This record gives sequence, structure tokens and C-alpha cells, in this order.
Amino acid sequence: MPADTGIEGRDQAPSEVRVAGEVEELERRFQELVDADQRIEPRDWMPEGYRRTLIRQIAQHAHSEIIGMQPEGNWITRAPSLKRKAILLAKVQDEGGHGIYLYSAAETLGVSRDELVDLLHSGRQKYSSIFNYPTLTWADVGAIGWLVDGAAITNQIPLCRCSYGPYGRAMVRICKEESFHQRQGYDILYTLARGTPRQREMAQDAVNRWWWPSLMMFGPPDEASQHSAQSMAWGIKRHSNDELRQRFVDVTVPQAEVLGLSLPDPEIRWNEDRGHYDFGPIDWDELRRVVSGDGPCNRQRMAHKVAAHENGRWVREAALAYEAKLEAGYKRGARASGRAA
Ligand code: BYC
Repeated sequence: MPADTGIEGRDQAPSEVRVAGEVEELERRFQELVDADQRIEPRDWMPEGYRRTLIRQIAQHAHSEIIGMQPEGNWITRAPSLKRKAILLAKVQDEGGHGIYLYSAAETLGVSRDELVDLLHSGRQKYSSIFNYPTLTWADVGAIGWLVDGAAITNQIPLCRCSYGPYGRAMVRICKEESFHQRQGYDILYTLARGTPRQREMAQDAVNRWWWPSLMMFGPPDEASQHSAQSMAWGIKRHSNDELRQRFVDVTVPQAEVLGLSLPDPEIRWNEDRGHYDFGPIDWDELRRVVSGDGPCNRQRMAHKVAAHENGRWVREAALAYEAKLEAGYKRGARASGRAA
């Protein structure tokens, strides 16, 4: 059954009405392309479920980038130096840019950015659970960069090979920028961890608060992940939620050791047999609560987002009015030159 995205099915043009057996043949060819690691492009035939799944995931990703500007934006005016402020400003602007590339990728699937924004504002589409936690100190900016962007890269590198061309291509650039974001977060924590006892304590406190929510970013455990199997068969996802979560833990534990900070999980230890770090149980009730709107900052994030959208209405209207005026001018010009000819 296609995922419910709040998006209407695509109207079928008369030329698209299929004779019996034709859809099966199209599906077979589509799956062959996916299995051969070929890309599906916007004008190619695709199953309706594939289109809806992509819209759901790409829109959720775009919304996350835009909402993700809020927790860090909170620290732009209070960054501890001009250099840190310039870096943070650039990072937050990058997140806005990522949102825009992703909305553009979703638009190639026949949905408009306005529709997607409406679906977010009316609560029918989601954004990542991680952005419903508060940024209490400057060290949180470091922890977001190191852990949240680190988790994002782990999840997003495989998306560069997503079977849908526009999404995969958008991810290539996004991942390059995310790598810089992760480094800047690590650098903030590295500095704080070698600072005064108070700064070190602040860094440790931030890591304690962001560790578990970062593990939750990868989604529910595999047995509860309703979309993974189909998304993997369609080449949208390349790895399961648990595989990526494990990969993130494996690269992050040694980095914590270099930082000299601990991770808030007494069960983390290297497992020689598995060749991976073991880690403790995740509080899935917390993820469910946050995803269903009851995290520490859900209401605040959405209220701010909707207010920013309303405050920007006049800019969008002015841009449309200007475009209409230009178009009318061109038409008048074209008519005048037609008469002269
Ligand atoms: N938060 O079947 P599952 C960033 C939902 S931006 C909320 O495993 P799927 C950054 C899921 O949507 C980070 N909801 O789903 C930005 C589904 O519900 P629906 C965002 C979650 O899609 C600024 C249900 O749970 N990254 O990094 O196969 C600054 C069942 O899950 C979450 C992306 O969006 C969650 N954490 O797998 C810094 C990456 N997890 O839709 C950093 C692209 C699950 O049926 N997205 N749900 O109502 C993905 O890779 C996949 O969509 C997910 C989930 C791995 C997240």
C-alpha cells in the first residue's frame, strides 16, 4: 500500500491509461533498472508508492533542515567570538540551503513547495525528532555539530546513491557541507574540553543530553520500521536503521575518547566477536512521544516556523507581483514589436 503522504495521487493523463499487463511490464522494467543500480529520473515511469515514499522522505528531510535552523540560530547572537559567530551563521545558512535543494528535489515528483509547507504546518508531515530538544548552552552548538551532524552524515552518505536521481544528486552537495558542520562541532567541543573546568563540564553536559536523541535520529529499530524493507527494495534506503545506528556508534566512540569526554551509556564496550561496539537500550517511548508532538520543544518550534512563514508573506506576494508586472511588460513589448514588424 502506498505510504500516506497527504499527497493526492497523480492524475492520469489519457495517454497514460494503461492496457492490461502494461503496468506489470512497467513495474518489471522499473525494478530491473533499480536492481542494476541505474537512476530513476523525473520523467521515467515509477510506481505510485515509490513516488509517495520519496515525497514523504524528501519532504520530511527538507522540513528537518529548515526547523533545524532554530536550535542553532538561538546561539548566533551569543556566539563567544566573531569567528565562531561567522562560522555558525554560515552553517545555519547552509541548512536553509539544504532545505531548498530538497524541496526542489521533491517538486520534481509533482508536488509543490507550498503544498509541502502546508502539510508541515497542519501537522500532516513530520520533521526529525532531534530538533525538538533545547540548546541550553554554547556547548550544545558543539554537540549538535559533532553528534547530530555526525549522525546525519552517516544516514545521508548512502542516500547519495538513492535510486531517485534528483534526491541522490542533492545529497552529494549536502553531505560535503555536513562534513564541514561536523568538524566545526567537534572543534567547539575539543576547545571546551581543554578549557576551564566549567567549560569542560558544559561540554560533558551537552554530550550527555544529545547522545541518546542522536541515536534516535536513525528511526525505530528494524523490527518496528514499517518502511525500511520496501524502501530498500526500491533503492531509496541502502541500509537499515539499526545498521546505520551501529555504524554511527562505531565511529563516534573513538572520537569521544580523543575529546576526553564520556558518552552517557555504561554499557558501551567493544565486542570482539561482533567487531562492533555494544551499547545500552534506547528509550523508544521517548522517540514515540517526541515524534507524536510531545517533545520538550515541539510546540515552540512549530509556532516559530508558522510565525516566520506568516511574517514573510508580504515578501512572497511582492515577488509574485513583481514577476507578474515583468511578464505583462514583456507581453506588451512583444505585441508592440509584432506590430512594428
Ligand atoms: N524523527 O519506517 P521508518 C539534519 C518516522 S536533518 C521523526 O523507519 P523511514 C540536520 C518515519 O518518518 C535530519 N520521525 O521510516 C539538519 C515514519 O513515519 P511516517 C533529517 C521519524 O522513512 C539541520 C515512522 O517513524 N534526516 O540532519 O524508512 C542541522 C517509521 O519509521 C524518525 C533525514 O530526514 C525521526 N528520527 O526511515 C543539523 C534523512 N525516525 O513518515 C542536522 C532522510 C523515523 O510513516 N530520511 N520516523 O509517518 C531517512 O533516512 C528516513 O526517513 C529515516 C526513517 C531513517 C529518518
